[in-house]
Amino acid sequence: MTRGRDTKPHIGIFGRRNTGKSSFINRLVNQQVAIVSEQAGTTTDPVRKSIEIFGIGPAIVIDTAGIDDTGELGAKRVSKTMEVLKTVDCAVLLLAGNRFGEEEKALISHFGEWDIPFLIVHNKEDLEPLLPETEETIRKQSGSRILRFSTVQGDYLHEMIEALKDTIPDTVYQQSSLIGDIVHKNDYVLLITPIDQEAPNGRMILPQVMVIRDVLDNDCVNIVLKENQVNNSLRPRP
Ligand SMILES: Nc1nc2c(ncn2[C@@H]2O[C@H](COP(=O)(O)OP(=O)(O)OP(=O)(O)O)[C@@H](O)[C@H]2O)c(=O)[nH]1
Ligand SMILES: [Mg+2]
Repeated sequence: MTRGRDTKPHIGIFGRRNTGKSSFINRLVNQQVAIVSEQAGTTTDPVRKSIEIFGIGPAIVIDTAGIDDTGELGAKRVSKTMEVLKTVDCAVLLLAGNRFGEEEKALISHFGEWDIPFLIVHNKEDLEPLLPETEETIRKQSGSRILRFSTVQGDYLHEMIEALKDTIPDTVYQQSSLIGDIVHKNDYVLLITPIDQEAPNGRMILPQVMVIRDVLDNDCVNIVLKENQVNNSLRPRP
């Protein structure tokens, strides 16, 4: 996906109403970041959250309205959900209660059109486990991996994180390197950073921190200098 030089993977969460999409996001981060309720149609517009997933790192997760919403308003919500497809690097399709039908098939074919890698997750395993026949149907339709999950109990999180990691395309991270195309492993990188009146007190500004981090991520060595130290520091010692 082309989203400029954004460094975080964008993960879209899709599925019918009430399958637990918002709960899934909360479980991933172990915090109540998305609104959950037993009322179908709680999430009405795509909601983007900047989150930190343990084991993955920073990510943007996009909670969406259910793809089975009905009525005039429902159709508008569904079309907003579809627009999200253009912005994601990978997707999670959430099911529950062994319901896999036209809505899911349509989503899967959209994933294909947009070349979006995806995972299928059968949520609410605590209420109704995935049946072998559903699993078989899904496998035939999508060829995709299917994971079992519950946001309320069981030990599903570790496997989910690993599967998500495998699903996020490597290119997301490759795009993100600021200096990756001009340095080599073990290079020394000299960063000249003005610390003037406009510099914030006691800390670096974000672009400086990002470059320092990027140098480390490229297995290089940072040398950080103020501009007025350049001449003195680089002159050979007598
Ligand atoms: N038992 C059980 N309940 C769950 C699970 N996941 C979610 N729920 C419940 O299912 C209901 C719907 O959860 P939400 O996370 O709001 O579902 P959603 O898909 O975001 O729903 P919409 O925003 O309406 O599309 C809530 O009452 C949740 O507490 C689960 O794994 N097991
Ligand atoms: Mg929701």
